[in-house]
Amino acid sequence: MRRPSVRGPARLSALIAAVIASPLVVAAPAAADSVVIGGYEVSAESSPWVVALSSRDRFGAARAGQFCGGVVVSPTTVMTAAHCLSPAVLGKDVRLVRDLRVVSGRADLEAEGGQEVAVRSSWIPPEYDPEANSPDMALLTLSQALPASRVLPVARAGDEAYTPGTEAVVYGWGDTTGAGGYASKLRAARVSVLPDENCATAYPGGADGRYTPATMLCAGDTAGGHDACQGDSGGPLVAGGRLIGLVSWGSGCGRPDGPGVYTRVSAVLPSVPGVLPGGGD
Ligand code: 4AZ
Repeated sequence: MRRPSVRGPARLSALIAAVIASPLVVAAPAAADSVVIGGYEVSAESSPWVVALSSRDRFGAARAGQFCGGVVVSPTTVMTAAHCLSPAVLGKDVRLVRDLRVVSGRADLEAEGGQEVAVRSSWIPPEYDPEANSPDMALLTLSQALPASRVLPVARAGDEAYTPGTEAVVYGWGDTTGAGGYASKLRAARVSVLPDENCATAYPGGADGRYTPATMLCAGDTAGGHDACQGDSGGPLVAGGRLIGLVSWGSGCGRPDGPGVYTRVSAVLPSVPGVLPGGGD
């Protein structure tokens, strides 16, 4: 039996419950194949722009306190999902989370290496609607610069990488089983950009949520088995060497009828204050 379909506040509580309960989670095995679902291990060197968001105070010391993913979009800016910074996830206003950190350059969260960088400030688009979870994007300004070599370029509107059928890769330390089996080592899974219709059909509104193509991007594996899952939220979806999406939500993990919903980052960029590299070109 799978975890019930989740979205919005319900999905957030499922995330929180899953994260908080992760060492103790007892759930029936899911049919999922395994990432990130259906994934493979990757190194920090091959994907230097992936970061983990961490708060040990909130989520415990295991796995360096990881609770979401993120992506380096300038040496001092990490992009993540807005819902990762919500009080529902963090237990309080993000500004009060004193030990919120970005872990960079470390694929194995149980190992040393890389950097843990404090977050100086965060920004969520003023139009973010938590109910609709749209647009599910936030920026974190770091207290120290990361090497420029870790920056991933962000796709612009009209980028051909958004064309359905494009092969993309999603990265994260999230659930690899659909049953609360969180990864210590960074994983990636290959998915395809899917037509908006696939997600519009799967998520017409109601219990499974509503897909809004203006701010969301549909991707997955129509056969099932390759997908993001709980704990991957905020992490990057990459195609053609560019950031096209952020893990946002979906119904279950790795289901043929529950494609992954990602933040369409190109659509959100116009509302971002001029902090992104190459912005406005
Ligand atoms: C989550 O709750 C979540 N299968 C992220 C991605 C997906 C489902 C749930 C997509 O963080």
